[in-house]
Amino acid sequence: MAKKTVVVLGVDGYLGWATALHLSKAGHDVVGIDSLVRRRWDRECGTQSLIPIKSMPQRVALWKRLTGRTIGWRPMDLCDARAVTELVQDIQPDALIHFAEQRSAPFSMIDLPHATLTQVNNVVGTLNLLFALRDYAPQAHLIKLGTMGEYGTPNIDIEEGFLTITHNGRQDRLPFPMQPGSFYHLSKLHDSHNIQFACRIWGLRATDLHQGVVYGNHTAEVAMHPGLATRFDYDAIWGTVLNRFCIQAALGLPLTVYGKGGQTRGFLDIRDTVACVRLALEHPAAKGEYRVFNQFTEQFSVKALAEKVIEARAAHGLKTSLLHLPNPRVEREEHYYNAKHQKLLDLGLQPHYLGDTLIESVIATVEQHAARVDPIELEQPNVDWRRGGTAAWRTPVESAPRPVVLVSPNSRPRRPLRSADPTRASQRR
Ligand code: NAD
Ligand code: USQ
Repeated sequence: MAKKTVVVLGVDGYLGWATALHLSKAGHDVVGIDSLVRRRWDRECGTQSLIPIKSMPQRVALWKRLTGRTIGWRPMDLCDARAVTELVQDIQPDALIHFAEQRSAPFSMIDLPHATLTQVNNVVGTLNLLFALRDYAPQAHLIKLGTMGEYGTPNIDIEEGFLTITHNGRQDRLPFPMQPGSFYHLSKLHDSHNIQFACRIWGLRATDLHQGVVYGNHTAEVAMHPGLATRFDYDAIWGTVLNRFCIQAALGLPLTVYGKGGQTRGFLDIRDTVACVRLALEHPAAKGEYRVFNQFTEQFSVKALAEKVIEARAAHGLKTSLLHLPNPRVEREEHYYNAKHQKLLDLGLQPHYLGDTLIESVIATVEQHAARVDPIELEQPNVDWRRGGTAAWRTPVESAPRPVVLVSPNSRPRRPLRSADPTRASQRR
């Protein structure tokens, strides 16, 4: 395998950091960029990673000490066109892996400023990259993190990016019809259109990884030292569903299933995220090619996921309950879902399927850091798709010290959750 020079954009994030380590360990030369804006958004929302994470200079210094390998760290905002151009000109990368976006659907639904911020940050950042590639590195391979949520939940099988359609006796291979479910998911679709267009008109090469919901925290490299930890979100704005369920189970709280729980999504272990990105990197798209890989390994309904967590706990004699909350989102709660995900398997992906061991290991991680859990952040969802952010969405940590949850194997909820209107969360503040 030829060594590549790779830029990881969004290197300070959950997936960017784990991927940078994985590619560095595999022998590639990695440069990581990030504006650290996610740490600022956390301060705005009063949220924080369950697992403490080091600063970027500390992380890369530790990696160098442990492995002798260098990850070049450059603070940079992708929305700064001049900085992006200089980066591409200077590094002349073989590939760029683009994680650097606002990635929370609830955050994008808070209000107009947050919808605008999400779409401007994501779409402008990607456009800056595309123009810099056109002018200074047209051979470089852009690997872009998209999302399965671009497709929505159609009543037909979901293909990998394209659908062959016969209409009035004529046939064509066309982009799959998309129905994103939030202003965030829409921003990813806008990116997909822009990238596809740039490949068509400028001959760029790109892989759009339509990724499902990621869970877990341990890759081989992250697990090497606590100082290499990657972030772990659990709150109602940034926390993804299985990570939230594992924390709720660890604390003896009910698992918060929104609505009926028949919402089905593709899921994958973070170990498979880093493996998929590496596969895309080492098997690049051809010149002028825009390709889509559906990046997930299994599909589950939210309710089935909750039941898996309940079973994993029951194996240890621990009882966990499930609570159906009124759904703050507008989404189908019972629907057909069958999404293809063959292309990464064809390249050699060896999936880590969701089992009790993984659930137990995530719960063990939660237990180590239980004193950092803010129970209010786990409770009622605080962004509603119809009305936006309730008064509770903005909870600066410094102005609202929170009670700490103490965990024991038989711990009970500190307070019973109510199956109630999400807006009531604000009345408790
Ligand atoms: P994250 O919020 O942990 O990390 C994103 C990083 O990008 C942050 O460190 C942030 O500071 C940085 N960033 C954002 N805008 C930037 C800008 N303009 N310039 C420079 N840096 C910027 O998110 P994540 O969970 O690691 O997700 C990474 C990517 O993967 C996102 O694009 C997301 O849409 C996609 N994705 C994530 C999941 C998931 O389950 N986490 C699933 C599917 C797709
Ligand atoms: N859900 C619950 N209970 C909860 C939290 C979520 O039932 O406590 C439900 C949601 O209603 C939704 C599903 O779980 O139906 C998934 O929600 P999520 O918050 O785990 O994931 P989502 O908002 O879709 O976003 C996450 C990442 C995003 C990525 C996306 C992949 O934050 O960056 O793009 O997963 S996908 O869902 O395939 O589009």
